[in-house]
Amino acid sequence: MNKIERNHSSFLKRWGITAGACAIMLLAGGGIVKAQPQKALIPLPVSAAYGTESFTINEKTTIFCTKEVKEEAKKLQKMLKPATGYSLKLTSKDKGNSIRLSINKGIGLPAEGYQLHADSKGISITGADAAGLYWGCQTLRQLLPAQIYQNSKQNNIVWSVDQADIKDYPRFGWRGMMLDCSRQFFSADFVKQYIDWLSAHKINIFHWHLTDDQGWRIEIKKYPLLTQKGAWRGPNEVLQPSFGSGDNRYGGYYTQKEIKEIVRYAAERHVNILPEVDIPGHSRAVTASYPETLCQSGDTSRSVQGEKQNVWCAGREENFKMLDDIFGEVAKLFPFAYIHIGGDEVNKNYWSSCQRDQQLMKEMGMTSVDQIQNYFIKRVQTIITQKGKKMLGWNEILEGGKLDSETGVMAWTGVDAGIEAAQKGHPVIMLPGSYCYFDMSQARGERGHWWAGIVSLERVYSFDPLNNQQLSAEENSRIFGVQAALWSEYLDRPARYVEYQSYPRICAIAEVGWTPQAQRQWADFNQRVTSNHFHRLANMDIKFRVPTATATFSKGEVTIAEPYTGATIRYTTDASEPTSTSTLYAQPFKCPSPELLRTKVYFNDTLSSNTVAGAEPQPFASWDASTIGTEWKTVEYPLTDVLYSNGYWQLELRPTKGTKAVEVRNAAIVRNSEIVAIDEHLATAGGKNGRPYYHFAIDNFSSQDTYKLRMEVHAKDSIDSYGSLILRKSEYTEPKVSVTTNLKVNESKSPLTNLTDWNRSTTFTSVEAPKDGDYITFELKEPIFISRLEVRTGIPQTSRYSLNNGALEISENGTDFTNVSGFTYGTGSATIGKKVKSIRIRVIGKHLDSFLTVQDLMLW
Ligand code: TNX
Repeated sequence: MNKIERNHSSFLKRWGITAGACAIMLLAGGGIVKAQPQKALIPLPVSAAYGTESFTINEKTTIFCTKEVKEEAKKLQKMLKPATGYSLKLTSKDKGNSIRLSINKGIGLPAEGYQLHADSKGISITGADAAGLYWGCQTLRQLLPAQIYQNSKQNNIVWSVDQADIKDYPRFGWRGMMLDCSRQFFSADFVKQYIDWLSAHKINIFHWHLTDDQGWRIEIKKYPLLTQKGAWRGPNEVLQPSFGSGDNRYGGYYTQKEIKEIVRYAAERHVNILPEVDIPGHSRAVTASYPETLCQSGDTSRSVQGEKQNVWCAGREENFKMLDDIFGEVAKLFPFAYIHIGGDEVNKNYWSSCQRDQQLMKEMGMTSVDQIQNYFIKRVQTIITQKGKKMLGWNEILEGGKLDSETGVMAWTGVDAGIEAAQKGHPVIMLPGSYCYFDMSQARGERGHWWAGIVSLERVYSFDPLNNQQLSAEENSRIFGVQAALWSEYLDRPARYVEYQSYPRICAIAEVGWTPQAQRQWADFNQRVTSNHFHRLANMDIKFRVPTATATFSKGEVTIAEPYTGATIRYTTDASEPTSTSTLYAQPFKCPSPELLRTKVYFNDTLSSNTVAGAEPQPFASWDASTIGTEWKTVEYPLTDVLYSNGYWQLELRPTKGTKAVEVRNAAIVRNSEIVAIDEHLATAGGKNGRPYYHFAIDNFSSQDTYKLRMEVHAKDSIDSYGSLILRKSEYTEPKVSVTTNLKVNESKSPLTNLTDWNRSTTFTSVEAPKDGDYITFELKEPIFISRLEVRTGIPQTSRYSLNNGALEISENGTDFTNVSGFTYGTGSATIGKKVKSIRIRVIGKHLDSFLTVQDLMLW
């Protein structure tokens, strides 16, 4: 049986393993048996028992192997050498002090399984096959001190392995990771490094996304322009700059020679490479290099991702000849059984408006363009089959008709898509975006995509590819496994963000793919990751995401929760960036200006978390619409210990449950019995309307006075609405301001008031691309003193729609402007130190993005 096609549920039965099998057992016999912490292996093995003996690898240790396993033995030798400095001898005679390697098909374990035994006399690893033996060696590495992952000699380390008995094999035969090398180009060396890290986690598929709108990255000898032109973007290239490439020529590609080397390198690590050439959409790099591949259509509509003219014409017969040539070269380069042909997000408007495609529809008796999608994919399926390969595609390949049941489907839009494909008889790989897309942010406010929600480590870990009620056992057996994907639109910066987005989430997906579901527990996994595995990652020199710490504020005191046991938390209270010598957090402390708090978790001196600004205030009150009623009503809540100083304050109405909403028409701060600040606007909280904000400027604050919040509120149409009220002080100056622009505005989709409400979760986006001389002007109601100013453009946490060529100008009188800054990566900032009446953003030269997004001003 092909290892990928293995039916995991049947082998679970075959090997008599029940779902509840225990991960940790204690060794019986062999001296004193005492409870040991598990060795924090990742992925967690099927069964492991630990004892009190240990074995130390020294320079005299030999690797005992038969001819059959010599190749694997050499790999182990190579793996252990850099950090230990030992060149362990391979031997065919076992004289003790050895690591014994063997393969035994009759060992009673499924494909990729292995057994590892370690005691005071030595270590033996037996694989069910070569891959199993290799994974066993990876487990051995994890049993050694974490410094084993260093690539230079480590002194004064005792390379000892505790007594262990491990029996292990994967839950799924397909455990993959995708890296998008089109939107950002990663060097051949980096790709190798990436694969090496995957193999350390027993991931056996590297899905290589090689082509997309923003760059073609695989050398095709027959069509040299694909890389001569299609691999580059920039001011004078066929491809426009995008995703952070700015005014520079940006790109690159992998030569066939490099690809062969990467394939060899991966195979050595038992990683298969699944190449993806994304067609018929996502093909701007092709159509810009070979325009004849396009439809004959005047259409200029954009794909969901905003790209024009990026679809292969299905009515041009020569296109299939070209695809035949391309896939012919791809098939020769990659030994893996599958080729991925993409198939996602095709803008079918081009087919509806192309004469050739319309002719094709007529000839074939097609009634919808979805059938062209099916026609196209089927033609490619024939090509792939002729090359001796099987085809795989994104779940949209099922649109518009049937495909051979051999064709694999990658379910990315949701688990449902995978269920549908399995029901239709296709092999399925599960990678629903909301669990498996590592281009999503890992926490609120972090750089990344957002369309599938926050994909935290815990969220990834919670995914069970077989958790459905709809599929029969047979249909479930078509779910080959699981993958994660890292799309690279927003990986251009900061440096090494690809590693930040990959780890530790890859550790979670590795365990989802490997470990029996019944043995997986989030708390246990998280403990293993943070206590031990972080050290391994650090020694591998992976710049992984260190979890941030959450600070909360209540009654004048800041409390910081440690994100994991033993985390080193440092902070400042003056808005300065914490460093490795900033104050160490030990216990709750009094903090007069929590909005200026900055918190950072240090894993070591060079690896730390993002900085978190401020301390989250506790809700000071809550609403229950049943006590408010549907008639307008004035409600009051005391603000003792909540409002504590002069400044700009935001009230957030945060719905907590219920399907309906409350409506508010004004909110005011009342001092003693006098209104000192009021914000009058109609807002809805709850239902689909999110969390509105009200805004107040407070001066003459005195702790002697009594403060209250007063609101006019009613339940909108029914009383099923609940929520919390939070009042937080802004760290910025947030005066009354109005905005004007000469840009076209869509008032209902993106109103200019998004820039004046001081709600930093709303932004303004223009309707069209800005031109030279376009402006956005902020006029303050009264001139006020500003010490520093920062203006951010672009969708927050991405490089999309940001201004790179522009001027930031200020005016003291509202008419005469002076330039104070340009824009870099979408941001302009300046020290001011005087009274300002107006602030203007002016576009200079050519704006390369389709729109311009502007965020609320940051004034201090
Ligand atoms: C959808 S997933 C895409 C990619 C994007 C990704 C961003 C898929 C088949 N297509 O082109 O990069 O979303 O999350």
